[in-house]
Amino acid sequence: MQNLRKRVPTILTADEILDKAFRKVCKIDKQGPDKVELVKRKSMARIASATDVITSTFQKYVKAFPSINDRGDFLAEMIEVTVGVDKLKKALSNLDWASSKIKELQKQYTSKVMTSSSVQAADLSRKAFYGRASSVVNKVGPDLEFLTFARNEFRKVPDFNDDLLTFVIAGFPNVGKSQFLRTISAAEPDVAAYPFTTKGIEVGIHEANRRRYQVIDTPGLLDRELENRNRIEMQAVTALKHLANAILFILDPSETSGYHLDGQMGLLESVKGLFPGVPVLVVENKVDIFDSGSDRLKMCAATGQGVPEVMAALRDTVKHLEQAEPMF
Ligand SMILES: Nc1nc2c(ncn2[C@@H]2O[C@H](COP(=O)(O)OP(=O)(O)O)[C@@H](O)[C@H]2O)c(=O)[nH]1
Ligand SMILES: [Mg+2]
Repeated sequence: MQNLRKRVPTILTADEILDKAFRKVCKIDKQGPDKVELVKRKSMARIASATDVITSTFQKYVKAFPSINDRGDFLAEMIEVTVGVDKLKKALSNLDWASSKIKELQKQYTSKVMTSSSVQAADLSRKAFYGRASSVVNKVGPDLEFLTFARNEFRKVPDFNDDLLTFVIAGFPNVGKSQFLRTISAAEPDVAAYPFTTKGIEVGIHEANRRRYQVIDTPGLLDRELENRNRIEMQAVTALKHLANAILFILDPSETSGYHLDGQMGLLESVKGLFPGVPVLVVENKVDIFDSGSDRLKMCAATGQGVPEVMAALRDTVKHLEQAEPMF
């Protein structure tokens, strides 16, 4: 997938871009048969160079940001949550506008220089170009600032692997989600920041039958009742929806987590509502200290008892999505 953290370079401010452009043009020198011709050639070369520095910088920024074609994917949702898709599009299109405006000015002032009959006239046209180009760059100053903000926000978005089938873990705090993730992960789960949750998201990789699955624990998002989530958290949940191929909902019937089973069932219903069409597998944890006697799957995440069966059931829910051949 297009990675939000990838390749967006440092965004310069309007002043920095102008410095860069005009510092470079000062070094440009030309030869000419006479003084007027020399100044004209030098002026045109300087206008061309400034144009090139500015427009290529803008175009580099426009290309560096991910293109948002499909509003329904994880990337688009994450952009929406972090900075707003429309705002990002607007800022980028303003840079496009600035690029073409400056190219237009280049044409206009190059021909003024070309037709000037004195050193003063040529110099004046070159300076007029600098002035007008500067004001165009300054005009997109706020857009450049916005892109710096966007770049910083994107760096907080975790690097999910879009190629792997993904299981998202849900359930109240202390029911054993982190414990479960450690038990099923081939290596120590990674902890990544996720916008608008204070707690880090944990990502583990589970390996079975020469396939790999991504398993995500989302503290602060899927461990609370729906009505307590704010709009921004809801959007973060929405983004997860595009990643989740199945949900594992962990119950703690021992209630040692501090949550009554009734409340846990309520959360289960709200999570189901959040992920329509996504299979939700329910498992009871901490069977070592309390066995409810229900016919649900049971496990002890702490010792690993019952965990392979839970993973097998989870993998079953996504079997139809697997390629015939294992990936490695
Ligand atoms: N007895 C028992 N305790 C467990 C089990 N799984 C987790 N715990 C304990 O429950 C507490 C919360 O576990 P944690 O994985 O941090 O829960 P999370 O908040 O859902 O991520 C910890 O003290 C764990 O040691 C289990 O299978 N049996
Ligand atoms: Mg946890």
